[in-house]
Formats: sequence, C-alpha cells, structure tokens
Amino acid sequence: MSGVHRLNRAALGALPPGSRPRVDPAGLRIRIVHFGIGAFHRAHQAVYTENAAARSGEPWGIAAVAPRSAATVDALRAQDCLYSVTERGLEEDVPRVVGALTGAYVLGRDGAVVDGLLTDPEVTVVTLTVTEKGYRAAGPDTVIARLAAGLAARMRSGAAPVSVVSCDNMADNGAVLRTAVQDAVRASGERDRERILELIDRYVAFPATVVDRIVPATTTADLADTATRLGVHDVLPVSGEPYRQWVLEDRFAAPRPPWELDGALLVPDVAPYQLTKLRLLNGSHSALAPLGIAAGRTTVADAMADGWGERLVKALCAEVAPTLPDGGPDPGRYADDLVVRFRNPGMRHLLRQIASDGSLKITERWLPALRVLRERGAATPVLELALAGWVNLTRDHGIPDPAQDALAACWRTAADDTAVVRALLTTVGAPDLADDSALVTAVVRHLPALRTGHVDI
Ligand code: CS2
Repeated sequence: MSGVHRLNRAALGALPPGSRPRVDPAGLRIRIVHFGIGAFHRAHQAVYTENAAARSGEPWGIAAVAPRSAATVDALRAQDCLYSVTERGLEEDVPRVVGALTGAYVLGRDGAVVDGLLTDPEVTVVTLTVTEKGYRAAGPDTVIARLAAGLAARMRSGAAPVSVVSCDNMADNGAVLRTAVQDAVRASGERDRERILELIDRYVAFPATVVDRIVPATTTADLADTATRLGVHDVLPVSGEPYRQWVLEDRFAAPRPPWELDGALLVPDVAPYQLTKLRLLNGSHSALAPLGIAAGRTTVADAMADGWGERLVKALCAEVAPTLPDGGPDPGRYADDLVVRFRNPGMRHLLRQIASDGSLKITERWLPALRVLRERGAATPVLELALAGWVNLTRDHGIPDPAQDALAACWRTAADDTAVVRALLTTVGAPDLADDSALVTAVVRHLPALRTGHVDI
C-alpha cells in the first residue's frame, strides 16, 4: 500500500463524501464501555450507536476494550480509532468510516483505565461481545472478573446506576451475564460482597438482547478493495451483509443511546426473537458448517449453491419451528429470508469460522429444541443429520473448541461409533440425549456417508 495514507482523523476530509463518519468523533464523549473489539461489534453496536448519536445529537462515544488482542488495539489507535464498514450484497459496495469509537484499550495492559471508566458516572452503558466462552471463563484477567470488580467499585463509590448489556448469541443472555457477574463478586472474597450484590441488584440492569448481522472475518481482498475505494489505507476494515437487527429488552437502569432511532426494537420480552434467531439462523449456520466441510465446501454461499444447503436450511427451520414461542417472526418467512441472506454472493463467510467452538454453540442452538421435540415424540431427522455432521467434525479437523481435548479423548477411548456419539453428547452436557438410543442410532447411521464426503437431505 505504499503511497496510500493511513486512515485517521486528519484524512477524513479527503474521503469520498458518502464514506465519511456520520458524527464528528472529536465531539463524542466516552459514555459506553464495550468489551470485545472484534469485527462483529464494529459492524453492529458501533454502527447503531453512531447513527443514534448522529440522529439525536447526543455525544455517545464508545471505549472499546479488547480482552487480549493488543494488536487490534494498537492498530485502531494508529487510526484514531477509525475503521470502515462495507455492506456487501448485490448493490455497489461503499465503505463507510465509523466514528463511534473514542478509545481502545487492552484489558490487562490498560486495566487501570478500564477500572476508571467503569466507575465513571458519565459511563451509563456497558456492552459485551465476548462469545459464549467468555461467560464461562474464570480467573482474575477475564472480562467477567474485571467487570464484576469494576461494578463493585462503582457501587462502593456510590456512582450512578448502569446497564450492562450482553450482545452474545445465547438464550437469556442478560440473565446469564448477571449470574456470571454475581458469581465473580462472590468468588472475589471481598468482605462486603453481600452488600455489593444487593446494590448490583438495585442499581445495575442486565437487559437481554438479540443481535443479528452476518459479519465474516476480514480477508486480504477486503483490505485491498477498501483502500481502493476509500483512497486511504484502513488495516481494520469490516465487511457485513446489508441486513442488521438489534432487539433489546426495554429494561435499562440509566440513560442509553436512542438506538431505536436507527431501527433497534425495544420490547418487553426478547425471548421469541432470541429463540427464533438462535434456533433458525444460528442453528442453520451450525448445521451448514460441519456438513459443508464434510462435503469439501469453504463458505456458506458455497454450501447453499449445493442443492442440499437450501433444503437443509428450510427443513431445519420447519423441524424446529414448533418449539418456538409465539410472538416472534413468522418462521416460514424467516427461513425464506435466511436462504437469501446465506446465498449473498458478496459474503465469504467461512464454514470453519462458524464451526469453531461447536461444543458451546450446539448447546444453545440445537439441543434445547431437540430435547423439546424428543419429549413430544416428534421426528427429528434434520437435527440428527446436523449432529452427525458435528460428530464427524470433532474428529481430526483441527477446529478450535474450548472442549477440544475432551472431544478428542472421546474418539481415543470409545470402542465404536455408538460409544463415541454417547461420549460426545455427555461431554457437551447432554447425558440425557446420550441415553436416547434411537437418537444415537440415527446419528451413527449418517457417519459412513459423511466420512466419504457425501451429504444429502
Ligand atoms: C454464526 C454467527 O459464527 C457463527 O457461529 O452463526 O456469528 C452469525 O453469523 C451471527 O450470529 C449473525 O447474526
């Protein structure tokens, strides 16, 4: 990229007019702390927040905290926390620089700054995108431990109420986060922990949310394309589908950005939206990933180009729809929209990216629906095929998973496929399903075909 300047505040005036931030980043104040600095946050909550700030004139800026990645933080700082988002779909792709981030920090290295922000009365919202495993990790340097310590300090100092918002793909994510924080306060061993827990109960809200936007990992082609279109070099560009959605439980303890000005839905109960999104969209993704990999495909769009991909999505949605509560989107229409979104030719959404952390994802995305259907005596052929795909993938594919060692041990120690399937289900916390012989037999029956790369439905 020699000869091309780096994106930063000084370069904003030279950007194509449609690519400039909607806010003046210098006019924002840090009023939100966000944990998890990845592409998803940058293409989702940061965009909503920038639009809400632009439309309301309120100076909502975000201090983004990376749990580990100093490289991302340093790269962001070198760009004055600016980066671009490109919507990729059928239309012309125009990168837009987002100005919502007003600071970037690393959890360990910049711990004192983060602690200060968490007790700052001007900060009234904390958001998180730390993935499913981020809520389970224990230990002093984890996001949850730091957040719990920060909230405790805030309560002790009598600072203002605050809302802490999980933006991860889990059912009841608000309650999951609240429990994780409470457990961390208890584990802290502080003498005043009972009083702190009471104060958190009174002054901290943990609204549940549903976040949705398909945001694949950035590729080298994205880097080059963005530089060409912007005329400056952005080392942290993000590509996302045009579609985005955010549904939030309307239960905040303190001021928040008026995200509804940018289309977010504030509702009394997010559960119907959450379960629909988790079981239909994420559930289909988690089925397409291992089956597509078995079939030698690379991206979601590749898998959809095979006839079985579209059939799988529609059949999975139809199978799971009877488990969804009333009050959410119509499952049939939702499935049709998914097919269009997954086919998006502008997205290079890697199946291997989606397949990662499968042991945690399937417990959110498939197993609760599978249990409901088995209890009702309903047939579950699509979830059985999906499970077989996951089982097949746990053997020798090198997909990152926090339970990787335990999953590998199932293959080493179990005598045959039936024993492996039972052991794997037990490992992911589903001994009840491991005892369901009809289910296990059905899963085992798919394995030989998958091993030869044959997927069909
Ligand atoms: C995907 C999600 O990687 C995955 O597991 O299923 O990240 C998905 O793209 C988003 O939840 C869409 O909103």
